[in-house]
Amino acid sequence: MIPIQEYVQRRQRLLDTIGDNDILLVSAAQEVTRSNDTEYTFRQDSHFFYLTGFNEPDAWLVLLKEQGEAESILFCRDKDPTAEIWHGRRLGADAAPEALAVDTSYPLSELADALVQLLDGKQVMHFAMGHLAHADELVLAAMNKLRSAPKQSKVAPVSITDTRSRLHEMRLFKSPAEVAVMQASADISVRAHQRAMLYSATHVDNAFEYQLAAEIHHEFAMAGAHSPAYNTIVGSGDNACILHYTENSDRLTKGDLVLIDAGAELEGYAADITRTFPVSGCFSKPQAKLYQLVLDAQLAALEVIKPGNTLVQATNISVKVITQGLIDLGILSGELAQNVQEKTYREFFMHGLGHWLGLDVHDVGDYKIKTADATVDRPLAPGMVLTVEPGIYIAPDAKVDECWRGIGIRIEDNVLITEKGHEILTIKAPKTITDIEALMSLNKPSSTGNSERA
Ligand SMILES: [Mn+2]
Repeated sequence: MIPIQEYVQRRQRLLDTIGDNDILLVSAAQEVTRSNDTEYTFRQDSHFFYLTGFNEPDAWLVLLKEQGEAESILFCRDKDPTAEIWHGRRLGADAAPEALAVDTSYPLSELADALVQLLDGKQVMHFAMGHLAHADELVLAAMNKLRSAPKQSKVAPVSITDTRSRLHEMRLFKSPAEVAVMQASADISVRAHQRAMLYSATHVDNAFEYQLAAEIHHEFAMAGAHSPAYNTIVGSGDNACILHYTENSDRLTKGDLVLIDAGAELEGYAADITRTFPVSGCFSKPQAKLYQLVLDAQLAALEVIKPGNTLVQATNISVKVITQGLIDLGILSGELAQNVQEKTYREFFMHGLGHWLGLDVHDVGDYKIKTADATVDRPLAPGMVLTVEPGIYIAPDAKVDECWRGIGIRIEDNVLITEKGHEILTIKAPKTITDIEALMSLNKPSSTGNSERA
């Protein structure tokens, strides 16, 4: 749980960045239609959630400073017995100040008029223009009202400043409470991956990709995470070579690998784990060789994941390991340096090594920073959480030896940067060939004991 006091501190930190007589606006997300009059499961806007912990649609947070005095105001949906019978409970403006530790709260129905009053005479409006279309519309309407008001009666803010870079910077560094939630989210996701491995081992030739996804989602829910943080990817055989494959419709085939990229969302925070394992529980020789190569690349990259180093350094190391390995296996030819230079590995490792992780699965935060005289790769620092996820994908029609074709492998962990180096939040998800084969042989009705390799 993120303590309510932490939300107060986050708002205070943001308030510290605004001047006297400034106003700062953050809108919640709206519901999104799925079909006709039904909606997708509601997902709160991450910035709004980060600042309030409030999970209802159609709300606004207003922060202002007047004569040095800070104030936090929440606008939220009005209490409405009929709407609540049909669509669910609402906190309501009366209960919001205590529940969310804001100074005051008003019904959303008063927002449009209140916004004109609140903006009148302010110096700077801090707002993420272009972030949410409905919010832009409301803010622009209020600004236009002020600007068209008879002279001297009303004054619109002099300028608009974007809040995003400040919020991104705050969100990039996780507090101990956030790390604890992310660890819990990671733990749930680890168990889900283990569950899928066991299901696959016990249902060889009799399971579909979406059924492995169901095993994953079952574990999420039973452990208290309502939903995945993103659409679960279960790609068996060739499908693993489609990076964002989410159809999950094929039957698993003995002898194939299956790649699962899935993570739970817990209290808004994402886990993002990928594991690749043999449908039957035993790697074939070519599969094992490529798998070990991806694992070696990940372990080599992790060596340099620590404060002061950059994600680009780690990327370069993983690229070298993968490229050399592909040369050794005869999948690429020629010298390492030239292959790296010409980026020949991109045919087989075409995505980045990792990304920030947090409230968004591809979390916010700049990957480059400006120094006095240049833009440089951002050094890692304690409190950052990122994924480390090298992969090798050999397309079914790749011009390589047949034994490699149609194999897709990714290994992804979630890593917290600490003072001393890093901590892998997802360390318990089986990752070595030995550990995966051991886990997947446990649950078999009868084991022959030999892991036959083609
Ligand atoms: Mn990822």
